[in-house]
Amino acid sequence: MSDDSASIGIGAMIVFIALILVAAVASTIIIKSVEDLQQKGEDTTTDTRSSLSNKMIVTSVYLQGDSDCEAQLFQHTGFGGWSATYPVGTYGGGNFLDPDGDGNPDAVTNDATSIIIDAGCEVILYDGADFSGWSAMLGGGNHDLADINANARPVNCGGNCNDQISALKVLGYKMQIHMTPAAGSGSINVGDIHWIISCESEPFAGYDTDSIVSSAPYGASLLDGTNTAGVNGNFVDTEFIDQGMNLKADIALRNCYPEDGLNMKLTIAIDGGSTSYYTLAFRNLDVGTNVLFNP
Ligand SMILES: [Ca+2]
Ligand SMILES: [Ca+2]
Ligand SMILES: [Ca+2]
Repeated sequence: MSDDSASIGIGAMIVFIALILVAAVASTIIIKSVEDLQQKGEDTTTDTRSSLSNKMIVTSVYLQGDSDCEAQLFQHTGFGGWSATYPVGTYGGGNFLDPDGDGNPDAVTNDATSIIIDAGCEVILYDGADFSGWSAMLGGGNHDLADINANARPVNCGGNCNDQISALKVLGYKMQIHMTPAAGSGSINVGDIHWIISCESEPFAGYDTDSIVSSAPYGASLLDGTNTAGVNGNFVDTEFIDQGMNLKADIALRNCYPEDGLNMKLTIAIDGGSTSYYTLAFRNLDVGTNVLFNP
């Protein structure tokens, strides 16, 4: 009887000691985790503080005129039959038929079936000679009828887009943005700087965006055309700019096109940094005009 009691007592003591050990280990782990979290939080705060102060200030935005985009419209599928070449511009009615204006028609209304568009360019095709009816927006490349059908609104032009094109717009406009790091900014990786221009261009949501470095084929550099190594040439992704440096980014708009009296929104965003917002006001469309709106 007393032997049994003793072994129960020893058993209980072993369980008790085991529980104390488990509790000690667990509390050590919890204390360590809390310390780690605290440290991580402090690190994040430091990072956020340093990158959020990175911001670009736009000092001016200059109009540069139409880009060199061209589109070639063809009579048949597979880019055959008659063809007509359209530089940047708006073509409906007479100038759709004779885009080079030499008096000899190059295109036929309600007959085109395929189109080739320069890389980096954008074209809108229309059913109506007055830009009414279905429309289809296409980027650079060789587009056969299937592409036109797939990109039309409504899709397939409500049936088939073949032999219906009677007008088109070739979009493409160049601007030059000048900017400099804001006071308080640290070194900014040029590859992290992006521009976004948004506009009203029905029926498609209108905006263009790119990194300033990859704004092909124009790119970005310091104002004198050199990079941060002092060599004539555009920035590459790995370069850093600092306060006091002034840079220019030559950008090509594909979806937005300036119109007299209209405004566009310009946003400069830095990955992991701050964003700045501007209004571009087109009160004068002369090449060289600064359209940055100063309230
Ligand atoms: Ca002609
Ligand atoms: Ca055709
Ligand atoms: Ca038509």
